[in-house]
Amino acid sequence: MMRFVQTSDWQIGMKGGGLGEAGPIVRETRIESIHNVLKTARDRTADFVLLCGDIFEHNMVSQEDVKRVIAIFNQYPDIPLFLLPGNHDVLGADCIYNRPIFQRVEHLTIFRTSDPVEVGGATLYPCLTHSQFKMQDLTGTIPLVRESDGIHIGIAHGSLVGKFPSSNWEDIDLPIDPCCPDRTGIDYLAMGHWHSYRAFPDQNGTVRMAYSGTHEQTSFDEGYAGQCLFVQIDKRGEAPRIEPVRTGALKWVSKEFEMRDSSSLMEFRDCLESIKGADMVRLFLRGQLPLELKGQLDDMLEFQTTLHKNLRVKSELLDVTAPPHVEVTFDFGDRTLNQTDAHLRQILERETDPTKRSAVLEALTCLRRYAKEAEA
Ligand SMILES: [Mn+2]
Repeated sequence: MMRFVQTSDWQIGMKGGGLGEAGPIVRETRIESIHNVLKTARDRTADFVLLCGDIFEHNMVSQEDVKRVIAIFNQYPDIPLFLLPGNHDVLGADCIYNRPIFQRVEHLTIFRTSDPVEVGGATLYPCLTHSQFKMQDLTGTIPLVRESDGIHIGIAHGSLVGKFPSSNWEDIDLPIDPCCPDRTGIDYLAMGHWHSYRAFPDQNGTVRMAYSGTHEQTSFDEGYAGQCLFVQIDKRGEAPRIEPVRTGALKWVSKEFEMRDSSSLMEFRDCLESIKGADMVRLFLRGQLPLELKGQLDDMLEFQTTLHKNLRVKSELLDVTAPPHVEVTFDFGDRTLNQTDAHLRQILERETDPTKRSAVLEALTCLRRYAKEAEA
């Protein structure tokens, strides 16, 4: 019987450029969540952990980040770690794993060739690539083992050919033959490269190929991310039992909300209530909001920033509408103020961009309010 944890795509050292203010939170959490992976292995007395590629974002990651990861490895000295370089941390002269510090971690084995490695009653078949753009099946190095005893486990970092459920997944580079277990007779192929958890049953419904996905979700668009896999293979040929285990600390929520009228803010309150507990929030606001309610909305959103680790509001499609009174002329009893008012109304007539319109409207409303207050 073999029990192991499968993980991949930690991408430690990633900049998270598109994440803005959320970048540092995500970077930090990705390191902390490594504990959740290794704790899973320890709590379930796994025989080993398979790190299936892209553990680091690139080969020039700072030594500080490397040391932090190794410091965590050192807290779990009893769990053998087997690491396959991926395409981000690809093998080569400048490979991050050539740094001396990695050679000192006794319970860490870095695969540097495709030679099989024995561990307990199992044989591991790392599918190595030295190129980020390999075009042939990565699992071609796995021998035919149908007649051999023991449990046989392949490890590959690439894309399963013909299994793209969505068009925006990475294009086929580093191809993996979906018939690999069938062709070679291995019990299981552990895969990395895709950030979502995906398991692929064969014709009999047996899953012998799976992606764990990344241990910590990186963006709003990644589904089924933030997990590792606990895999148990009772004996040679038997169906592996695969259990996704949550390791991600951050909860990501993306919401859309359409404003219609003055009652919309009440409904918006319910919408905000429904995302309670989310860490990373993206709100798309659309529709129309009367200008006089804009201040209330801003107040609600400002408070909301204190409830989440990160809140991003996309309001480009929200049209802040003018109250009827700004459409008519107004006499300030002052030539300059009258001209300013007329000028702002002129801009308003021409302007179509909702963000600019709302700025002009605000200016117009303020001008009139101050004039009235001055009168009073
Ligand atoms: Mn990759």
